[in-house]
Amino acid sequence: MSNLSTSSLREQQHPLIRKLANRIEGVWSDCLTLDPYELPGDLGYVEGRLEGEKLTIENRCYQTPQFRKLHLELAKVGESLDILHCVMFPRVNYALPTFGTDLVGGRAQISAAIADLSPTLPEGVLPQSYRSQLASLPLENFTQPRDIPAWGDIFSEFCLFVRPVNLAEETRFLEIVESYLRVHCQYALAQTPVSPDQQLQILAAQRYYSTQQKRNDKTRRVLEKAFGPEWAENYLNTVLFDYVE
Ligand code: 18B
Repeated sequence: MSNLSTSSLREQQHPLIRKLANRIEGVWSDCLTLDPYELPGDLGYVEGRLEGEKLTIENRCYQTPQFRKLHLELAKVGESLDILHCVMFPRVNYALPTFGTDLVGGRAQISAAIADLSPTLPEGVLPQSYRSQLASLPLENFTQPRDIPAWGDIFSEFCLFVRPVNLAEETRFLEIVESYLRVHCQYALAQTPVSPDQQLQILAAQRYYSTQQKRNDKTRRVLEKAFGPEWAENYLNTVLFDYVE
C-alpha cells in the first residue's frame, strides 16, 4: 500500500465516469461554498494489491454549512474495472435527502449506473418539492433497467438503476443526475436547522442508510480482495459509509 499525492485517475477511466465526476464537481462549485474535509488516516489516495489486480483509489472530500461530507471517489481495479462513487452526507441538523451515485464498469461498458436522492428524513419520504421536480425527468427511457437489491429499501421511488447501452443513454443518465444535483443543492441552500427532536430522527435515518449500504457485498468484495477484510471493514466504516455517533 502506498500514498501519493499526485496522479489523476480521471483521464484513464471510462468516459462516462470522467464526465460524471466533472459534472458533480461543476454543480458543487457552482452552487455550494466548499470547505476542505480531511479524511481519517492516509486515505486520500491508496493503492492495494493482495490477490489479483491492483486497486487504486482517489478521494476528494469537502464540507459545507449544510453537508457534513461531500465525498467523490474514483477507483480503478487493474485494467478491468472502473468505479465512481459519490455520496453527499447532510449534517444531522438539516432535514435533507442523501444524494448517492455509483458507476461501475469495464473500459468497454458501464454495467451499473445508479443514482438516487434517498429520503434520510424524519418522514421517510422525499419532500413534495423534490417529487414534483423529479417527476418530469425521463427515468423510464432506458433499455436495460436493473433490479434494486434487497438492501436497497433506503432508496426513493426516483432511484435510477440501469445498464446504459449506448452514448444516448449515457448522456441521458448524466443529464438526470445533474438535475438531481441541482434540485438538491437548491433545496439544501433554502433550509434552516431543525429542532433537536427532529435531529434524533434524522440521525437514525442516516445510520440506517449507511448500515444498508454496507450490506452491499459487491463493494466489500472488491475492497477485501485488494486490501484484506480488516482494511475493507475500516474503510467502509470510516470513509464510504460513516455516520455521526
Ligand atoms: N458496486 N462500488 O462505490 N453503491 O457506493 N452499487 C456494485 O454491475 C464498488 C454506492 C450500488 O445488484 C458492483 O453489478 C466499490 C452508492 C448498487 O446487487 C460493484 C466502491 C450507491 C449496486 C461495486 C463502490 C451504490 C452496486 C457490481 C467503492 C447508491 C448493485 C456492479 C469505491 C447510491 C448491487 C454490477 C446488486 C453495485 C463496487 C449502489 C463491483 C468497490 C453510493 C445498488
